[in-house]
Amino acid sequence: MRYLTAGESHGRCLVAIIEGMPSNVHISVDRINEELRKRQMGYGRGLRMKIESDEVRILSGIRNSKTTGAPISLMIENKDWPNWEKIMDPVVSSSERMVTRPRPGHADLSGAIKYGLKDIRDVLERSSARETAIRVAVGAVAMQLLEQFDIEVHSHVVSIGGIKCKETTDYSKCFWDIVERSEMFCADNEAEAKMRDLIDKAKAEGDSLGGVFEVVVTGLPIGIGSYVQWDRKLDARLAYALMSIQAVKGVEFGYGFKAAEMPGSMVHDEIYYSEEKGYYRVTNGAGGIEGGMTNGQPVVVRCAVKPIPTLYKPLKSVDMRTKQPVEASVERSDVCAVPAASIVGKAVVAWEIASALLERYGGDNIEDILRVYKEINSKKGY
Ligand code: EPS
Repeated sequence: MRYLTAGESHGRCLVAIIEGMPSNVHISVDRINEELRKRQMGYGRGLRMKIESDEVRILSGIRNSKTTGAPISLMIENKDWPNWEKIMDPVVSSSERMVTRPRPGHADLSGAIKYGLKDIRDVLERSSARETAIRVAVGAVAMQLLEQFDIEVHSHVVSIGGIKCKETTDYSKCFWDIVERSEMFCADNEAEAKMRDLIDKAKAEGDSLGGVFEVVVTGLPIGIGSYVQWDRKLDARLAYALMSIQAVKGVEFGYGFKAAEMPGSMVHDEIYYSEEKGYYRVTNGAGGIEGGMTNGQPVVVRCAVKPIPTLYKPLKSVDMRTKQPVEASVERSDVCAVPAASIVGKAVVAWEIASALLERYGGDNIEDILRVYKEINSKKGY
């Protein structure tokens, strides 16, 4: 499967085309909109989220709530568009709200030089994390494919601005219910209260905050992804997809960077077998992936999200017209978007897992794929 997105932050809309989705997969529009609603949540979001109430429109590829096998096209209208219509008009030129003072940490400077653009707006409109709205819609379609196989994708916030949640490996329904009920998608109420205080402080100081989120995939069979070629390794594919999310600066699986400090005897997950379960493990240091393939354990991957580069107390920069020192431009933005990023993370992981799953079990319609899937995975031993 593959997909592309298009659209600008303050353009008319965001769109995506999905190619390769099998037919007869039940798709609920409400389920997609639910993910879009979650992406807009989180303490620390800016004023834009009060303007938008993202809703997907399906333009093709789905009929009577089922995929037809044809390319699926999705659209999300930007409710802010009427306020930007003159500035963003594709034909009539406008120098209103021109941006010439690049923000450190954003795509502004390199993008303007690379594409030979005088107005940094042409860079920031596309590099903006607004684009993740449509990626969440794409991911919500992939999640509905995975649900047919009882594969679930969840995410939660692990830390913000250095405030860490209690560590857990209890990925029960009860745990995810707590996460869902939290405005910050954080299962630790005490840590969440501290995070809110820190966000208030950062906001008052014109600063921004980053953090860490974790994505967990359960219900996976052994053998999604492959060791035989570098670009088929599932962890490599997931890292690529996650690193493509705006502001993500690091990705780790299982014990991740901690594994580098531990002896092998403590890191690797010993192998057991029972008639009932087949092969199984009692630890998950590998984060569910060995040799680029799922090993039957939950996939556990964490992402480090840098603080948002738009600061209301701007950093030093240089005006690209005059080359004089100035303060970086201020574009309306969020103080902290880690909870939103956790929803985007879940979406891109769902997409990669769904793609790799289809490569393993093939087929043009969901019935054929499920038949092959059940036949292969009913064998416990080997
Ligand atoms: C948005 C993400 C952020 C917001 C944007 C909406 O994008 P950026 O990466 O450019 O900081 O700033 O909102 C605006 C551009 C605005 O006008 O408020 C999102 O996730 O929807």
